[in-house]
Amino acid sequence: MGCQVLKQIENGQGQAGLTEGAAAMRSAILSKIRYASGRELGSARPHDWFVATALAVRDRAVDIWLDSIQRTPTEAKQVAYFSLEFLIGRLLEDAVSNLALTDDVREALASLGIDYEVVKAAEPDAALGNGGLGRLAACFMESMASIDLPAYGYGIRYDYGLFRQVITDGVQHEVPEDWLSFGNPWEFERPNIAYPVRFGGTVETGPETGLGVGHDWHPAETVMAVAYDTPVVGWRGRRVNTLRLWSARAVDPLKLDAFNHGDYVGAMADRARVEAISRVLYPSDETPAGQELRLRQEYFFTSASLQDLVRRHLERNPDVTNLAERSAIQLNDTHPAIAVAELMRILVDEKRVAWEEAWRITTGTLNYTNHTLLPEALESWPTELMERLLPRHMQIIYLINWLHLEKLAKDRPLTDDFIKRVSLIDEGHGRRVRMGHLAFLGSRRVNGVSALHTDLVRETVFSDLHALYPDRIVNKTNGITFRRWLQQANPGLTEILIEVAGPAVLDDPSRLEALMRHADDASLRDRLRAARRHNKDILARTIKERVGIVVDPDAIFDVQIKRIHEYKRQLLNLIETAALYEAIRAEPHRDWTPRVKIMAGKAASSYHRAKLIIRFAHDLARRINDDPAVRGRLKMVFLPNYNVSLAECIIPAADLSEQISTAGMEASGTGNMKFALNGAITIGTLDGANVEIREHVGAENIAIFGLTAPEVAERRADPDHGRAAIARSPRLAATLYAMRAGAYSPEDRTRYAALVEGLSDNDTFMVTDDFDSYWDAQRGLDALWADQPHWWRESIANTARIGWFSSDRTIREYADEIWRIPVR
Ligand code: NBG
Repeated sequence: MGCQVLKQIENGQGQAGLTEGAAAMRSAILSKIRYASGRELGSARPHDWFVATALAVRDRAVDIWLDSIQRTPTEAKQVAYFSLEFLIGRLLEDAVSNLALTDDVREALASLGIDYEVVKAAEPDAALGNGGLGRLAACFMESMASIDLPAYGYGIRYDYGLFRQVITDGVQHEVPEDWLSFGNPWEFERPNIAYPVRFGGTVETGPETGLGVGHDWHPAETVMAVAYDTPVVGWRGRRVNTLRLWSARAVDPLKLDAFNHGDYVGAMADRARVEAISRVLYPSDETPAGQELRLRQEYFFTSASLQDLVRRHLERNPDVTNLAERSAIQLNDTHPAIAVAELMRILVDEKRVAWEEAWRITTGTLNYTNHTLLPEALESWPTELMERLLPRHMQIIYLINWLHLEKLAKDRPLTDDFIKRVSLIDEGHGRRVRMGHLAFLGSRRVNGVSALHTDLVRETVFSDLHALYPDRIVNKTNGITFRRWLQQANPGLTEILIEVAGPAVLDDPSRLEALMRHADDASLRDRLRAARRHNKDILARTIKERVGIVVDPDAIFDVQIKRIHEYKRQLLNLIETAALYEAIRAEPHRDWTPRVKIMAGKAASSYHRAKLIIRFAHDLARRINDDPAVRGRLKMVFLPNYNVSLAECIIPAADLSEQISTAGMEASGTGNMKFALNGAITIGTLDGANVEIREHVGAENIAIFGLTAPEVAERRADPDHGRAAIARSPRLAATLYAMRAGAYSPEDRTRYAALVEGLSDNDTFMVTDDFDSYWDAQRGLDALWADQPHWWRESIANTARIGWFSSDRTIREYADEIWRIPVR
């Protein structure tokens, strides 16, 4: 920006032609630059413009926020969503578009010579989550505000979110993600909302005057939890809810004595230890931490949140007896499952409520969502650790367990085997507390996240408890917020949808169905194709910028983006890519459909096999992209540091969506919904929510392949299934042979030998068994691409019929059947 222009701005020029709203926004932003950032305009950088814009927009949100709190009737029941993860991503565009300020902000910034797109890009991506579970929590928060449901989200304000992924020579390195280094304009620190969270120590047992009564906990350590509030703006500014995240503070941050004696490090040691609790998001998706710090994190935020909830309740009610009528708590997976014991402790020890009454309140208030069946992800904690860290809670858990087993014994003779299965204590692997069982017993409702997953929850992990409490488990198929994943991520498509289905489509996604009437309309097809092409051009530029690879936007963009995990089967995709590469080389003159394979995702830092899969993706990409024989037909790209913002760029540009997990293993998936909404065609297994997506979009509009969940279970029983599958498929055998012999890693020929051997000896994830049918489905899609009218007809059907997967629908179901809160 030239100095001349700046002078004019400061003199109030450049406003000509601005609407009233834009002019007001402009002066609000200017004032924030000056008085909130303390800068002259001339020295403002993109980040300063972002902060100023965020603060100007936040002011509008605050008015609605305070009003939302005020107008919520005292007797209204409120939701508290407890989650160790909230993968919120960037918030500016969410707030701006939900407050209908997009034009005002864009014009105001433009009048100052600033591009709104640049300002948006300056916002750090808040990665306070690992993957689907955390993103679901963020979508739910937005939906609850959008349908005017009073709710608090409760979690941890991690100083460092999920690590930043840096790839060097195909190897993933984890670098801290310092998202708060420039401050966070969205949050309000609330030093006056702080609670002591206690650990360790001893329990003194006095005379018992009632069940569980008479225990005095003398904790060894106290940590303060301080609240940071972020307003969550709903669609059309209907309501603004609170996301309350806790930060850990030492009670005694500086030991002055030690400091004055020159022990500067020792003086701060306690503080470092205590504050480690909210320092970093545990970098794992689906493996138990097995670490004390993780348990401390879980208890820390659960205890602070419950203390806060009970305090807020008592501000509006004379006592806790009606807590379950005023609050519904949702435990997002078992991470906050200690809430069962903590709420009992607060009620019995602090509020002096009788045990049975406390149990009635607890089990009327809590609900629990299960998000995975993977055995390694089912949390359990050694009783020894729990006794040391949370001695009073362990007593409470033993008593809950004793009463639970005693009640069962009344109705039936208990065999040892049955007790083993339903007990809260797993005696099989050392003594451990089963957090899933604890959450189940302490909850009114337990839910799975897709129809198939819920069936499997009933049949597997909780089969015994389900038999005892047959009404407790319900299904709540996941959803996504269309505001972020369609309107904000894909404005081009949104504009077309509004024209075809009317503006009400933004409020009621079932109206997308109107698109079906135009499924064969060539002019609509052309417009959709042009919108997609625009998104593909942007993605192609991003790919060029980030990894230096040139891709052809006319090729199929075939995308798999998600955490790297063996059950998600990135390896299946890569092996098929290698096989395709060899096939093209063998028959270079055939009419191959050009494809760009695009992959992104992070591997947990200790998950070696997942990291090896990332390495293979890079080795394979190098080989393919360097080979002139496949030029124009095949490219392979791995985009580093996958996060919400990158997903928003990739999904609208995808033609094909890879949802290829081993059937029975992906609880739901939510990426699958985002792609289908944006018109990508799914290639997928009958797993998680894919099953319901097929029902909604129609079996003819989705490419399903592979074994079903029962077939997987059956096939696994044969220890030789991998070897047999390889023997059946010459193509697979040849590809694996090349991989094993080092064809893709000439500098280290044995790099993938163990990976390949694993497939023949112990193919847990059925990569070999599903390979042929995956290959055939891919070739079917090649043929479909050649018939563009047909391809677009299927694409349109996906967008038109995906409305049911809006998280507004999911939240309405939770409100209705789990929380029992009426919504309009
Ligand atoms: C994940 C599942 C996904 C599901 C999300 C949200 C965990 C533990 N589970 O399939 O793997 O979509 O939860 O429900 O992260």
